[in-house]
Amino acid sequence: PAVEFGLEAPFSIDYHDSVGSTNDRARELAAEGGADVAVLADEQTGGKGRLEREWSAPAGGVWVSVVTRPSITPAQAPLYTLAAAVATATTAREAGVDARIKWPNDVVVPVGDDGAYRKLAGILTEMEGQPDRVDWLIAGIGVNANLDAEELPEGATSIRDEAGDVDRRRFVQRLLEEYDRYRTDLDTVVPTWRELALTLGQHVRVDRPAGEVVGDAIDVTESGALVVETDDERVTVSAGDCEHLRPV
Ligand code: BT5
Repeated sequence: PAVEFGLEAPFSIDYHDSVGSTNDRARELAAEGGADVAVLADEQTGGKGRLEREWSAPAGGVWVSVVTRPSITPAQAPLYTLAAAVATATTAREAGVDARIKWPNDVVVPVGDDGAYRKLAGILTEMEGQPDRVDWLIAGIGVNANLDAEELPEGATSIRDEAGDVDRRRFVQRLLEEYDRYRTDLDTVVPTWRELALTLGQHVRVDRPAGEVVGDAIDVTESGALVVETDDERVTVSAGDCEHLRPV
């Protein structure tokens, strides 16, 4: 394998040179009762984004999905998306990248001062459970690490392009340590998220199934929803309802 795994991670590692989607492999492990395991692949041949979108995941990136069984209700699950985003941005910043968070699930690098950005990483959270209890939760994290942005979709950037290659083993170790830290100390997620947010203070347009919302992104709630102040009201948008968010 291109990455070696004697990782001292807070999760056990299920490594694959190539896999369809680490999230799908993680679902299999979760269905078998797995917990506290991170599925890691050098390459994904069918990487998944949100809402059935595709995620490009050639060899050289960091593609990882962490299975946990948190004692939470489904309503708290979006906090884990924010936790993964904070962990990813923090780890990328350690690697010398000016990583910021675009609500709800993107880690981006700003280009200039007008709100433009390139996407460095994305998070796909999946879960299963009952209305009052989560059975398992998967935080899928994809980071364009040692890749040329040219081989990625338009609008993407990579750690290589921003700051040079990283030791992926070390990067994954730090990423998993940070995710473990935030998921066990959930109260620190939103305050840290606010510090790293690119979205807060921006005038944004959010597309939702219920229609678009245009206004100022002023805050995130304790459960990770975005508060948008329009001309005449405050609208709280949950991550699950957000199809697209863009600065306008
Ligand atoms: C996401 O979706 O940003 C979530 C991506 C999660 C990927 C990880 S990798 C490990 C785990 N296993 C999986 O199968 N998935 C997770 P979304 O917000 O829907 O963004 C998807 C859009 O980003 C696409 O429609 C493209 O426009 C763009 N895109 C695709 N691949 C990209 C890449 N490598 N870098 C930047 N942008 C990309």
